[in-house]
Amino acid sequence: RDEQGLVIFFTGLSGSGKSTLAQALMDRLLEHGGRSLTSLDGDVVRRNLSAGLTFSKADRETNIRRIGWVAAEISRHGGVAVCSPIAPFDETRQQVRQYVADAGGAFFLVHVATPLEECERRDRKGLYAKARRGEIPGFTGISSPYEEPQDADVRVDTTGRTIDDALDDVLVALRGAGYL
Ligand code: GGZ
Repeated sequence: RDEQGLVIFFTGLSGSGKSTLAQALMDRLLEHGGRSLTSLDGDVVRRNLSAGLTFSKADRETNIRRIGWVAAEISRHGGVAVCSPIAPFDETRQQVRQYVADAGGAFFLVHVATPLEECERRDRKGLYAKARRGEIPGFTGISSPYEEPQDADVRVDTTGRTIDDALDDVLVALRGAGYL
């Protein structure tokens, strides 16, 4: 097909709501039908495409480059890829942006900017508590950096908001950019 491919890339802390928002977006885009849609969720990628990688800086970069490469290929063929890893490093996110540009796709960056305090308050999986106790070394936001994007197309803080409400911000921004 001749329609331009699109990579919608969510970045944010563990527990920020990335996966939930990405899944809600997938559901919404599926309702519209039409374009081929692929999810590259952080957790699922870690169990499959990136099985065996650690959370060292080098392995996180490898993980994000893999996601970026696959997403770029999807966009090359006119598909839509929805990615939702933490992707804590600006330089690696820029590389993904470049892969997608080289493939002729459009890159749309969503910063799920839920503050650390709120992610830690939720602590859905108990990982922040473990990280605070030193049981998970190099945990993003606690003992490993998260570089806030300065180039996001939309920034969404999910604190005190419903999924649908937060998703609306993303949909409005996608529409505004002419992607929906
Ligand atoms: C951050 C970690 C870590 C460390 C395990 N730091 O809330 P979750 O559980 O489901 O999401 C986190 C997920 C992050 O994997 P990503 O592939 O998205 O990270 S990256 O983009 O940096 O490669 C968390 C869990 O894995 N997890 N150890 N040390 N998150």
